[in-house]
Amino acid sequence: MKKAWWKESIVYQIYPRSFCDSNGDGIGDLNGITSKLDYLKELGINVIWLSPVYQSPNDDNGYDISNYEAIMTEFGTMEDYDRMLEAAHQRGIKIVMDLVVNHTSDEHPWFVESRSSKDNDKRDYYIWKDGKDGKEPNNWGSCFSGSAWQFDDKTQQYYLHLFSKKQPDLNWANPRVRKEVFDMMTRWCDKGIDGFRMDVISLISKPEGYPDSEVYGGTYGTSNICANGPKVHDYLKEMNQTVLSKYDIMTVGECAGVTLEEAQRYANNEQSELNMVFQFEHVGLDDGDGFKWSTKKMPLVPLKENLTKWQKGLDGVAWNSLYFCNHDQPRIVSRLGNDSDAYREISAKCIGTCLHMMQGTPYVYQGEELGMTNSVFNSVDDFNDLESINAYHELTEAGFFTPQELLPAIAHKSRDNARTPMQWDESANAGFTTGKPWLAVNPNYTKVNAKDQLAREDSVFHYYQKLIALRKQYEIIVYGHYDLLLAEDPDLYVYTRTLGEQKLLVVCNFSENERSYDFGAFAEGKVLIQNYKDSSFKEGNLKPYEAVVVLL
Ligand code: TEU
Ligand code: CA
Repeated sequence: MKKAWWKESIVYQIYPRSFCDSNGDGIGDLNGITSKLDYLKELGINVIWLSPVYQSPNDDNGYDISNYEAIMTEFGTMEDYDRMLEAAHQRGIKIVMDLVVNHTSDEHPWFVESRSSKDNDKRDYYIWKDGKDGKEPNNWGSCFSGSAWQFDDKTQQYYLHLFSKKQPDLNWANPRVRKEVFDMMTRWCDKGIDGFRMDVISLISKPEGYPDSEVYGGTYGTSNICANGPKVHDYLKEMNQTVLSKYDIMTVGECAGVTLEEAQRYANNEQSELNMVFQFEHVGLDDGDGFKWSTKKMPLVPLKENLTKWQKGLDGVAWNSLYFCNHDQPRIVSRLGNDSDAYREISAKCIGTCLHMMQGTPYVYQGEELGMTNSVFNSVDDFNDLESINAYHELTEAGFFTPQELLPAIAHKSRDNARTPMQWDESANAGFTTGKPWLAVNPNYTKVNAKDQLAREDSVFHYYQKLIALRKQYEIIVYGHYDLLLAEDPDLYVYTRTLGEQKLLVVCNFSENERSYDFGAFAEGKVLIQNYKDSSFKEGNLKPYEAVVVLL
């Protein structure tokens, strides 16, 4: 297995809007990030993935970009950015930028020109189609509800937007679009950044002829028909040859709809495309039927089956990413663990152990290292995220659900659960801002905050610090081969890692039940980490959410 720094890294994702506000306007910013780099250095991470900080009207909180080479005014200036980049590098922390090039904002100059007439220079930078029988060109739905096509009065045509109508899709079939993107990427690499996380990069090559797709959930066809399209690997190989291969950088593709077979191509060992991808199968296991909205807990046996498929399927062929949390996913403690006061910390440590002992590059989302949980949403007015708000209105108005049925399901799965302000301490607004936070702080901040956890040796923070340190210390954790045990056990997630003569055993009890497990020879092995001090695992007893990692 070829070694590489990005295989041995631990990435921390920052959602800048919610991380740290340095000027009291209630919105996180770049200077706030700079002020917290020592905290991240202490945690031990060595890469930051920064969600978009570019100019944006914030229809989708920065994932709708109107200028790829200017900083969003609310986040600061390019000087603030350069200072943050320098300060991170001084601490040995790399900065990976979020590359959102499946679409731009409708306020990007390219789109303003493109929509101005049918024959301007930029018309084919985007995807314009005539309607069919007075309706949209096909049945595709937007991820944010409604049709994926918006009719434009001025030129009497529809434009494609897989996301909001203020996020028109770029036409990647146009070589001029590809050149614009590659040139912009080159300029960012020449600034000294350390890589890209590529937003919905699996969707950039649309299917020939734009055919209808199968209806999924509501009344529209799924836009996942665009996933892994006919030319996506050609475009990524071109991007790799033109930009990526020229720099010592890390790349991760966010690949909605990716299969294991496709991932083996996107993240192949020959490194002709990307280093790794984010897959979505495991975070879809608690979806409702036809929609993501549900209050279901993440089922452990299907989770073990899916993560095992990816561990075995990529080993030796491609590289894997390891994540449960990000700015689009609800908090994993509330989804797979138990966010009550009794079990929050112990289950957060159990979840962290299970993920961080696998093969792949782990991603820690801001607050995950504190065991931050889902927040409280009592009405649709409590949400900021357009995905949640649009779904609520569309699905209740279409009669699929009553508000009483749907609200708890949206409250449980809403992206806003990940976007409530970072909880720094027990002071007002959790120390995130001295102003009014743009989104309400989770009411449990007096119990769950960084200041308290930095002061406690047995905190989730210090546990994640140990998990991260172990990855730097033991090659078997990075490169060892994974094998699953007890595939059908409903409570226990047990797997081994093997590298040469060494063997690692990872045992996690994902339940409130006391369980027994015979550790055999491992009972005398070297305990690398465990989340109970008073454990009796050697006698085969596992407490609720007990996790133990033993090396032989
Ligand atoms: O997310 C793409 C994507 O897959 C999401 O639509 C995800 O499926 C959904 O949010 C989960 O319900 C990326 C960004 O991560 C997301 O924040 C943006 O809203 C989206 O692309 C459009 O840029
Ligand atoms: Ca601010």
